[in-house]
Amino acid sequence: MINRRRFLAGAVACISSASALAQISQKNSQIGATQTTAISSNKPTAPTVLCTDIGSDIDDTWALAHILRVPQLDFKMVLTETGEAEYRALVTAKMLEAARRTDVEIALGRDFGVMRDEHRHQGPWVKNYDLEQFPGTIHKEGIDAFIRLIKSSVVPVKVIAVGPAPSLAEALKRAPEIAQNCEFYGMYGSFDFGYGGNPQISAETNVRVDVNAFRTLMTANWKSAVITPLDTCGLVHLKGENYYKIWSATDDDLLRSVIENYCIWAPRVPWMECDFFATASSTLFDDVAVYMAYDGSLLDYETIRFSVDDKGYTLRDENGPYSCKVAIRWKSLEKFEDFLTQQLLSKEMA
Ligand SMILES: [Ca+2]
Repeated sequence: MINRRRFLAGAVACISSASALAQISQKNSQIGATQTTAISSNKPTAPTVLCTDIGSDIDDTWALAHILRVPQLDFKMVLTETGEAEYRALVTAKMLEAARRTDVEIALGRDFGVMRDEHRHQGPWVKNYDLEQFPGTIHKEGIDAFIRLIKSSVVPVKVIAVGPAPSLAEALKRAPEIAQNCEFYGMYGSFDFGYGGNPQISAETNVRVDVNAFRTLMTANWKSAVITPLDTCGLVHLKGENYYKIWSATDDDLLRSVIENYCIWAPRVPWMECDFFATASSTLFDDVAVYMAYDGSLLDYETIRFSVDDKGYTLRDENGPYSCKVAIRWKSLEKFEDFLTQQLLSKEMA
């Protein structure tokens, strides 16, 4: 079966503390008084952060676009996870420019050193993009900026985590109390089904790449927490008429940027033969975590007690140390794929 993103193990292995980020603009070292309020009646009231390994699998790029199309989510920040923080920031910054949403701050998470060209699947899209030109805020000390954002928010922050989680785990180590001001929505694990609906469970990539980080997430004192495992997120694709509508939205700069990235990514991705990019998406795992953050009603949930082995398997276990609300199956996957398409196409924001 497809075991996506295995290459990341290599990327993570080359841990480097040498920061290539020093030249990144210092204009941004302060988050200042970014107080989030719930006062304005017409503004979205749910401050939202995306923790992402964008630039590896393409679904993070779809998830970023998805958040930008949800009026209920007040998108505040992107925190990078695993691999090369600056590369992930480049993809994020150019996407935010395309969406004209450079008010969203970019926080550089833990950096694991330069990713080689063969790991930068969206690298050509940002080849000539310079972070210095990004008109918004880029936090070099992104984990601290993330902590400040959570602490300064007067309402709970929705934290949507769709990658291996060393940055988020580090934030929880530095300031465990922030969890109480967060609603956590994650894309993690595999309980009854593996990749591609396989009846054998998989060591899901976001868990497997940093097992201890995931364990840290599962022991945090979140205000609320829910995860979508492969059982649900591993089944989502846009195809047929749904995909055609997005492929054809050529006057929509954000969706055009998603498709550009997908077309660049498809021939470069090593874990699958993506020769269908003109007619269907790849699996959109991460969009389900975004969906749970503002709706989630097409999913069935179960609170599962489980353990996590060192290979990254999430195992149902009555005596296991972890318990979490899990989106375990779809009420209607077809309805969700239609809904997601409409959400992505909805340009008008509140
Ligand atoms: Ca991801």
